Formats: sequence, structure tokens, C-alpha cells
Amino acid sequence: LQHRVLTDAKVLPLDGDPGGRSVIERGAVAIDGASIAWVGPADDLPDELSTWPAESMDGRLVTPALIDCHTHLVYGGNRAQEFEQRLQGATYEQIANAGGGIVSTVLETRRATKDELLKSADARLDAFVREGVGTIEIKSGYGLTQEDELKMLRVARELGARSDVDVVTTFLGAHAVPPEYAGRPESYVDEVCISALRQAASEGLVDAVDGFCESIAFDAAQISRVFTVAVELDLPVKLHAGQLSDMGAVELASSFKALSADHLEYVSEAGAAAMAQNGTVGVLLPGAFYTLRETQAPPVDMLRSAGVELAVASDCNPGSSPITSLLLAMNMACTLFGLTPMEVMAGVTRNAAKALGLASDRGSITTGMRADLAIWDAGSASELCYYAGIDMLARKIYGGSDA
Ligand code: DI6
Ligand code: FE
Repeated sequence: LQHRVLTDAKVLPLDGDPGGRSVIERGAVAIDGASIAWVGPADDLPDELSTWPAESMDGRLVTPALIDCHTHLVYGGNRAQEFEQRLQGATYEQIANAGGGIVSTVLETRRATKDELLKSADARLDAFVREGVGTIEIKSGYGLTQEDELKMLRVARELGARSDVDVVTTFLGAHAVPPEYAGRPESYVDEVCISALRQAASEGLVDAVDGFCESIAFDAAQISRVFTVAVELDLPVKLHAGQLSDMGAVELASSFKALSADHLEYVSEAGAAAMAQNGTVGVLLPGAFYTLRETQAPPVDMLRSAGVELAVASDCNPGSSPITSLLLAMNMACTLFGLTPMEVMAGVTRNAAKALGLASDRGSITTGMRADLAIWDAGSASELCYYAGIDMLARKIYGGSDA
């Protein structure tokens, strides 16, 4: 269909306009090709659009398609046995320091062929698409050799090429120190991580660069070396920061004008101020907080007061957040972190787009934006956040076409 108008829709534009309407009760959305041509009250539809084919949404909720801005969707094997160990009292750090955790997934991912990785990731991606996710970020970080990091990024690119969803890739070579470099993080950063980043960038496999700044991974100086190369390659950065401790990671990310700082359970006032000053989005990952049974939640009130824009993501990964549902993460963001449903809706649309550097073309229902829409059998943002496990998606339109 070249152009059409969705009518009788309850529209959440999520355009962040403080003077705008947060809900348009009897709204209309005009779609021209792959873009939004107009949005507003149906009674105000411009005359020139009144001849376009119209489709009634029967009062259904219409939002921007959801955006999951933080996943480790591609990986080999699973960590169910570690899940049991943690239920018996082992901590995430103890398992990592004993050679389990991320490293055990690294060994499985290195062993897996590209096709095996594609197959297992495809099944997880389907779960997100069924929930109306139109854009998803996928990180590397379980290869930790040049060849295996490239293998992961090629799988992510292939997933995007073969599906309706737009996949953006993030290089996470600084995720953990692999066994062959145990105790030698500096050498790993110089000899593997940075050279793999350069090669991946030269092959067009990288949209952003990430790192894990924690005592069980890399310190601020080591991350800074990776980020310096990212800047040289003209790639934006983001960082797993403040998840288990405050190592100055949030300040480091902000100093590089990172797209986002993610986790933030241990962000300081100074860190929050630095984020707000540099436009760094705070990505909250309640699935990891829940799975690891963390006790310190991100200081949401402090982040709000500092003016940090907040996103919410699944952090889908086999160890700390084995959840393949952004809707569940939305429910957790309300229940565990105290976000309001409308804050969560902004967190999985407009602010998630900003965390991926894509706020100029998606994440809200605004004239000129991509016509990525989700149509729900639900009456409000609260209903979308309230339920866990029910399939509420009636229709999805990606790039102007029914997907
Ligand atoms: N923080 C996390 O929670 C995940 N990665 C990271 O940097 C954990 C990944 C894993 O446990 O496999
Ligand atoms: Fe993560």
C-alpha cells in the first residue's frame, strides 16, 4: 500500500513534547510509503489526506514499534546449571572467578558454527518480534577472539537481513578476559580486542562499541583504550556501567559522550549529573537485577532529578538475564524499579532509539519518522506494563508495511 490512514486509534505518539498530547483518544495516523505523513485527532485530518484509503483500528492502542536497545541475543549453549548453582547460594562473581559465567558461554559460542548460532538466535528474535519489537540491538562479546567476534557480528547482521526487524550491532570485545589471557587483561585488550574492533569496523559489522567495566571484567583505563579506538573509527560508544559497583564507569562513559550507560544500580550523583550533561541515556536492565536477585536498585529518583533520560531493555543474555521478552522487562521496570508505565513506554521507544543513536528517524509517531507501529489489544500503557505473558499484539507495521 503506497499510502493509507489508520483511523479510530488510541494513539501514544511518545514524541516527548511536553506541550503535546500524551494520548490522542480518537486519533489517526497517516502513512505514506515507509514514513509517517501525519498524526493527530481524526477530526483534524487534513482534507488532502481524506481521500487516502482508511483502516479503522476499532479503538485499539497504537504506539511506536518497540525498541530493545540492549541484548546479547547471539550466543551458544545456555547457563541453566549456573542458575542452579546460584539458587544454592553461589554469587555471580564467585561463579565468574571460578571460570564459569561469561567464559563458559564463550567456550560454547566458539564451538558453535555460524548456522548453529543463527538458529538459536533466530528463535529468540522471533519471541521479540511477536511482541512488536521493530528495532533490536545485538552485541558481540562471547567470542573474544577476532575470528569468533566477527562470527557473532556476521550472525547479527544476517539476522537483520533475513527478518522484518532492524538489527543494530554493538562490538563488545571488552566483555570478559578469555581463559587464554587469564590475569592479562592489558594484553587481551591490545592483542585481541582492539585489533578485532578494527577488523570488524573495516567490514562494516559494527554500529557502536560497548564494554563491561567491573572488577570481574575491565577497569576504566582499559575501557578508555578501547573507546579511544572507537572514536578514531568514528563509532559511538555505550557502556555496561555501575552494575555491581561504582568504578567510575558512568563518568568515563559520559566523558566519551556515550550514547548510553547501562545497568546503573551503583551510579553516583556525580555520574548522573555527567550523564545528563552529555545526553547519555540511562538504560535500565531489570531482568539482570531480578535474575541475580540484586538488592540495590538503580536510584531512579536521583536519575529523574538529574534529568537523565531513561530507557528500558531486556539485556537478553544466558547468564544474568535469560529473558526473551521486552514486555516482561517493562513489567519489571515498573514493579522492581518504580518507573511509571508512561516512563517505561518512552524507555522502549523514544529513549531506546536515542540510546542507539537512532532518535532522528524512529521511536515516536511523528511526521517524517519511520512508520514502525505496534497495534495492541490493550487500552493503555498501564495494561501493556501490567500483564506478563499474555500476547496483546494485534498487528505490527514496520517501515509502513504490515509485518
Ligand atoms: N553484564 C551482564 O549482566 C551480562 N554481561 C555484562 O556485562 C552478563 C553476561 C553473562 O552472564 O553471560
Ligand atoms: Fe548486558
